[in-house]
Amino acid sequence: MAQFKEVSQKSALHPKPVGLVLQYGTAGFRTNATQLDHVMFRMGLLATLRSKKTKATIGVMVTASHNPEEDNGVKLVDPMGEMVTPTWEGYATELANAEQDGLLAVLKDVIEREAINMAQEAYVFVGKDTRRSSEILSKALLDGVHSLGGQSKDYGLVTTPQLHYMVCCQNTQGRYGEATIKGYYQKLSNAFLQLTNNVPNRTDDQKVLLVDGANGIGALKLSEMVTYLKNGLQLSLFNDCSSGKLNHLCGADYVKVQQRAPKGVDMVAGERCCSYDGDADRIVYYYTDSAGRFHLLDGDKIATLISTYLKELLIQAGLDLQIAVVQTAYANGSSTHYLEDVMKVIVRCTKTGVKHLHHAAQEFDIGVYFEANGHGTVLFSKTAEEKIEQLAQHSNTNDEKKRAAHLLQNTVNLINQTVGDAISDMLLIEAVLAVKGMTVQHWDAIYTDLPNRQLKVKVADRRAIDTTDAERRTVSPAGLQEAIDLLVKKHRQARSFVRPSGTEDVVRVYAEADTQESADDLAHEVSLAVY
Ligand code: NG1
Ligand code: ZN
Repeated sequence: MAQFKEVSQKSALHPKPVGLVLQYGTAGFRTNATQLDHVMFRMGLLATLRSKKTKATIGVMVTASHNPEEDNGVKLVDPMGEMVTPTWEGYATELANAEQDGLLAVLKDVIEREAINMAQEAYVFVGKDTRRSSEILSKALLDGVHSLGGQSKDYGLVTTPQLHYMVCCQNTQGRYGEATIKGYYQKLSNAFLQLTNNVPNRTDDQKVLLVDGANGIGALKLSEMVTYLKNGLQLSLFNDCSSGKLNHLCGADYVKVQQRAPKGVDMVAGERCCSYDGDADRIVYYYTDSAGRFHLLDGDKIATLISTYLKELLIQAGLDLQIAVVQTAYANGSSTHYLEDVMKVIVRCTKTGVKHLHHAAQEFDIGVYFEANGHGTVLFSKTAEEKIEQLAQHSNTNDEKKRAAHLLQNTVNLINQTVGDAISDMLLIEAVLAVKGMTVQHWDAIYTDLPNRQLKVKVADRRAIDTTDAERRTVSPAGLQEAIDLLVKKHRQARSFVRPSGTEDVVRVYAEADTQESADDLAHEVSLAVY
C-alpha cells in the first residue's frame, strides 16, 4: 500500500538506534533528548492510528516536564483530554522498540488487532515545551502523522494542560470551550474575575502573588495571560525564561523534594509564592515566616483547601453531591487523617501517576485529586454540573443558595478538568483564598504535615521491585517488605514505602515520622535495605 511506502521511506529518516529499549511509563516516554527522534516519529504514527480508531482528535505533547533541560519526552492525549488508555501504552512501547526493519510489521499488527479502518480521517494536535530539543522532535512527530496521511494542528509552545484542553474542546464541539489559546485565557480569566470581583474588602495586598515559572513554558503562558486577568491579581513572575536554565534549582519538583525555596525568587516574609514545573501541570505554594522558616503547601494542602471550600459551598447550596479526595501513597499522613477524620470526606489511595487518580476521581460526583507533588485537578460528574447549573438558574431559590450555586458554577468554569494545570489551579487557589478571606498562613494552619523525606536510590534493575496495595507495600524482592516493617517500627508515627520510578531509572524511597530527624533516618535506613 502506498500509505506504508511513505512510512517506510520517512522512518528511514528517523532511524532507531539498534538495541535501544524504552518504555511508555507514568508520563509517556522520557529520556535524554538525543534518543528520542525515532520515538517521536513513531508516536506520530500511533497518534494517527488512535485518531482513526476513536474517530476523534488526538493530542501529542513533547515535554519532559520537571526533568532536566537535556531530557525530553512525549505523551499522548485521548479524545476527552485524558491520558491514553493502557492497551495503547503497550502499543506505544512495542512501536518504539521495534527495530528498523520490523517497524511496519508492528504497525500492521496494531492496525489488525484494533481493526482500524485506514480510510478513516485522522487529526492530531501537537504541542511542545521550551526545551531546545522540542522544536526538532515535534517536527519528527509531525513527519510521523503526515506519513500515515493524518492531518495536524501544531499549537507550538503550549503547556501540557493547555494541549489537553484543546483536544477536549475540539472533541466536544466547543461545549467545553474554544480550542484556542485565547479561548482558554478568556474562559479561565472570566471565571476567576466572576469569583473574585464580588469579594468585599479584598485589598491590593491580598492580590500579591510571586510565581516561579521554572524557566519553562508556564512562565511564557502566564505572562501572555496577565492582561486577561485585569487587576484581579498582582503577579510577580520569576524564573521567567529570560536567563536561567529550565527546572534548575527552581520549579515545583525542586521545591517539593528539597523542601526549600527556589533560587531566583525575591521572597518577602509572609508573602504567598508558588512554583510551576517545566510543563506547567504541577504547582506548589510556600512562604517563609518572620523567623525565616520555610513553609510548603503541597498537593495535599491544595486538595484539602479545595475540598473544604467545595464541601462548604455544597452545604450552603443544599446540594446532595458526594465529594471525595483521591491521593497516592506520597500523601502526607496528616492530610489523610484530617480529610477522613475532621472533614469527613471519602479518601481513596491509588498508584502514582495522574491517570490512576483521574480514573478514581471519575467515580464520584465531585472528585478532587492531587499528587503530593502538586499535580491535580477536580472532576465534576455530568449530574453534578447539571444540578449546579439548575440551581444557579432557579429564580426562586433563596439568596445564600443562589450565591453558593453561582460560586460553584464559576468554580467549575475555572477548573481545567482534563488534567492538572498549574495556571488553572493557581487561579482556583487564589479565588478560594479570596472568597474565604484566608491568608496563606490560615491555609497552612489547617493541619501540620508530618516531617517527611523522599530519596532516590540507583539500583541495577529497579523493576526487580514489585509493589501492591497502591504501592504501599512490596511483594518482591523477597524479604524487603519485612525489612521495611522492622525499620518503621523503630520510629514514632512512622510510615515508609519504596517503588520503582516510572519516569527515572531510580527507586524512590519515602518516609515520614514524628520528627524530621526520624524521617531522615528512616528514609536512609530503608534506602540501604533496597540495595
Ligand atoms: P515517578 O517517576 O513514577 O515517581 C513522577 C512523580 C509522579 C508523576 C510523574 C509524572 C513523584 C513521587 N512521582 O513519577 O507523581 O507526577 O512523575 O510527572 O512525585
Ligand atoms: Zn509536569
